[in-house]
Amino acid sequence: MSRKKRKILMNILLIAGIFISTTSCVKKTPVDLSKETLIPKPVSVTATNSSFEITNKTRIYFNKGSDGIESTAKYLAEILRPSTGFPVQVKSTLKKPKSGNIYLSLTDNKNLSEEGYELVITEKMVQLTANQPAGLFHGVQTIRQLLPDEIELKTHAGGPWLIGTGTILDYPEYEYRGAMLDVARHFFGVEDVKQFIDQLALYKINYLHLHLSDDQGWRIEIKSWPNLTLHGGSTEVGGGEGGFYTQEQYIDLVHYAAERFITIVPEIDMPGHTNAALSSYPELNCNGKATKLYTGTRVGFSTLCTKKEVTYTFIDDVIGELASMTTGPYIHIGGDESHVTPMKEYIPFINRVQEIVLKHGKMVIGWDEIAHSALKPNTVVQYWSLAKNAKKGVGQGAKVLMSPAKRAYLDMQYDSTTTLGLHWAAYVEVDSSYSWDPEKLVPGITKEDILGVEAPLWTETITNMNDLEYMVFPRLPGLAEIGWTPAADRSWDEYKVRLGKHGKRMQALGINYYPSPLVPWDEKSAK
Ligand code: TNX
Repeated sequence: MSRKKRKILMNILLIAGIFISTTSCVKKTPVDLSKETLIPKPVSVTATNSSFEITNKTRIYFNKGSDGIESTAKYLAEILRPSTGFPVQVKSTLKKPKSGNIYLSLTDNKNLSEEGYELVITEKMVQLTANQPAGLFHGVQTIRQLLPDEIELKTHAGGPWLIGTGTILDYPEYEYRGAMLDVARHFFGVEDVKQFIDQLALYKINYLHLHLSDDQGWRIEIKSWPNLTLHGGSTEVGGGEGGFYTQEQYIDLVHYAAERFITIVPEIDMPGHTNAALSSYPELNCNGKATKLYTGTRVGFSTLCTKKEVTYTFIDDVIGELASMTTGPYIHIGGDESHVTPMKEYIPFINRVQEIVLKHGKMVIGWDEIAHSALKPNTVVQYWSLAKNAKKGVGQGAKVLMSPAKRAYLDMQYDSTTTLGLHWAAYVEVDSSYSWDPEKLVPGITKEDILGVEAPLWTETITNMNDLEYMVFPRLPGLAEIGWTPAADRSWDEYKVRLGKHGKRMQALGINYYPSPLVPWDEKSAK
């Protein structure tokens, strides 16, 4: 071969080599987006069978000038950094960024409701759009769940960090998707509640109802009635030291939740479930004598004195201070199990308390018994026990929040062998907590009558986060799906497989879940 020919051949080989190496570099690993484990299940997924890879160059861009996006972009970056070990810079931009990045922007898309989002994933970009910042936040939860489970670790993990390509269009079925935490029976401090809020966010839950007062404890500082927390907050079920939130701490919690697009609904339970208040202020009792602090678990023995004017001054002060710390639209007034309040006193009491809440600019939620009274416009009835109460509420034009104890109560034992929890309503295994439809539960209560669903955790038997997680997981993800995913797309047989795969993610998150025998846990997620 002549020198010239050899040179040409060498050049051809070199060019071919460059070509092969660049194209093989571009060749992406196929990932089937439609087979990914997502809870709650999205409304629609279209897969295009390739992948986007998060690398050490990937940045998160957000549209400059739109309020409420930057915090969500930073939130995503904070999840991605520890496990990937990448810098994941967050930048604002006026135009679409170049290849390799994640891009969050607001849009005007008629196919999406206020909380919906669209995720378009190509080999070059992850583009998330929504009409409102809340939608972007929910879309970020989907991005998280599309990445390998190890993304949730707080320590460096291997990758590769691939996301399947395609399009997800997603929005919630119900506007209220909530959880409730009873911090009265056993107190949970600010850090615990923040951890709980983080867990709720992953499942696109948007309300956290805090049960702030009960017979055993008063947990929110009220400056005009300081003994409520000084005395009334000093114990809990079993006689522990209890605790309470200062107003500053409570406001911090409200903001922490709001950054995660979760609205806190504060509850002051009345006229029953009030022993902690009755023990703190003698004048709230009809006989003028303070009761003793109570650390047992009986219900239905206490009542505010509904005939005394001071009771309404007290409520006005409490609701006033609470409303001023509440950014959301609702205040919950309890109203359940007032067994020692005669009905002829209970009804005018609830009527008057609704007026007080409205005067302070908030809407009322109450447990289903409040439907005995004359409901104000916009008052919401939370169905937990009696269908006839819920129907009575609907008959008055009220919306219903669905928390049927037999299905939605997170404090019910899974089965007779569960050591935590109660079983007065039922044993609630994971299949039973998932397999129900809010609009079919009570004949006569239709979709239009329903505000949403809420899963309450009462804490008579729950004293720490480990136990809390055991009762909440894995039932809560299923209840979140009931609130988000259309009923026609939900079936236990399909869901249980998804949940089985989700076990590893809960492990990566450090969640102490109940490994139900009804769920086909992936080998690695069986505990
Ligand atoms: C009933 S549910 C209650 C609570 C208890 C719960 C225990 C409701 C409105 N009242 O006071 O903690 O049962 O499961």
